[in-house]
Amino acid sequence: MSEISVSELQQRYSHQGFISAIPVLDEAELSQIRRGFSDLEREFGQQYTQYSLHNVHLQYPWVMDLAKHPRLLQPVQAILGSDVILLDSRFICKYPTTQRDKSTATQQGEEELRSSEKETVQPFVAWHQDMRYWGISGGPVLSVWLALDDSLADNGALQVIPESHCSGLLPHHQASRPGNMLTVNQEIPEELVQTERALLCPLQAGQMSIHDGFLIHASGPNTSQKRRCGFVIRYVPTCAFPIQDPDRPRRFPATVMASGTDQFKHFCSRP
Ligand SMILES: O=C(O)CCC(=O)C(=O)O
Repeated sequence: MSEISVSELQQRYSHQGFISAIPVLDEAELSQIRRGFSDLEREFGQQYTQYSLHNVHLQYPWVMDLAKHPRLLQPVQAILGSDVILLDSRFICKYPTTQRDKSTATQQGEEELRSSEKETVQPFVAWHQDMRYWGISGGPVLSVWLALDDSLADNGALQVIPESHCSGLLPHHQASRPGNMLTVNQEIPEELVQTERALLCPLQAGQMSIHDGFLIHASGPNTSQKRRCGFVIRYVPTCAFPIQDPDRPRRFPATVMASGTDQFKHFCSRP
């Protein structure tokens, strides 16, 4: 995406519910971030770094800096205003499910591998709206998806249904297909999703997409040999507040002021 004006960004976001391919990190920054993530992979292992690096902006200054990167916050502030709270963050990493060296595989090995591939559950993200998960009122939720790796069709890039943020909150039910990475394993029933309108949001490493909390989105499995790692950050304006739902109490233990000041104090945000 070439540079666009603030008003064009606001118009496009409000019309489509998302904007993709916004440049954020330069080469040097990207290398540094990827080194930081490799250290986490070494420390915790891939099983963990796939989905469990949750709110680690509180532990690692480089992650906090990333979530407050000026080029990342610019479009966020253009949409939410200058007083912005970082609600939550998570690394979401889809590793190739079949890492192998074809040249050394024996024919028998190949056959065993093929049958085990059939059984391997490939992580994907089912069609959903973030609002269903966050339970926020009084203001929008904006999600940033920042690519640490190229995120393309074959390694499971984000897909969106343009303009679906205007449909309000849709019913979600328990997902039946195994492999859904979402914590409470919910999805919008397929018949309510206009999948024929789905649009892929390919990103080069260092670019981000942003999407509205009501936008219907998903992502497919990683069928390639390349890792697909993204950093997902949710932001709200300070006027937003958590919905009180006794059936589903929500906690926001990691909120941080991303920019501006908080005159509402709906969240216990760190400075
Ligand atoms: O990383 C993915 O594939 C899905 C991320 C997602 O659902 C989100 O950012 O809300």
